[in-house]
Amino acid sequence: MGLYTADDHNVSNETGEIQPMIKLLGRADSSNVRKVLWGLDELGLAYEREDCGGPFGRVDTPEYLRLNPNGLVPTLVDGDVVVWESNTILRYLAERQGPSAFGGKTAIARAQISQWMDWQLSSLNAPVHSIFVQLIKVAADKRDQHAIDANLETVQKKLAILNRALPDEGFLTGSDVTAADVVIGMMLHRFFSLVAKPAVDPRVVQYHQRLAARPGFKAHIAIGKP
Ligand SMILES: N[C@@H](CCC(=O)N[C@@H](CS)C(=O)NCC(=O)O)C(=O)O
Repeated sequence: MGLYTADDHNVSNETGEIQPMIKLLGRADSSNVRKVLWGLDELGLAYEREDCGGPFGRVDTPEYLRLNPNGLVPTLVDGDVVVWESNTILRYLAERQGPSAFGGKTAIARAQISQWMDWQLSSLNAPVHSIFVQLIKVAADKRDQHAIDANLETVQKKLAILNRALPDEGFLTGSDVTAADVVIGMMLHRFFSLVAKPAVDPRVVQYHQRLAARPGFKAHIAIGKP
């Protein structure tokens, strides 16, 4: 089966306009695909997903590499628009139909959401990913306990920064769930799935629980995998 083309599966929106169906390329158990799937749910956007990456392969084909030169998932195809990098996909989706609370309705709101999204990628992702690789991908007798301990300490320091920014109620930047909550929520799910009883402030745990109550989290993040 070929990858998507611009005129696949057109659908009518509420105004009767014809819009191309959003296509998400990527396996449903990839953390970066799951962030986008949860975001699509929060935005109430219809989409189709096609398995690519991991055991499904296809990401190293010329056809896929034309869409995403990194050969990674996710890739979003929206008519003639192709976007890769999960956080950028979320920003695009949030603005696709005009400014949204999910992506920020003002320049200040967008900057606050964006800074935490960049923080997820630049500060939180690497140490969480390293713990994930050690505990899930590396055989027990080959694990680097020093790396696990060092990254655990780093994550705890990062989560202390998050803790200081969290309000008592609601979400990271206010009363609405935003793309920042989605990308950080995926990281919290992964971390709490991998590390039993980490030394983390209860406010971070409660924030994680508020995120875990979202239908999109239940559908795409809490899938029985870290
Ligand atoms: N920064 C990229 C990272 C993408 C990435 O590393 N994706 C992983 C899955 S989470 C991947 O494609 N791995 C190879 C594969 O699944 O075949 C993003 O956020 O989209």
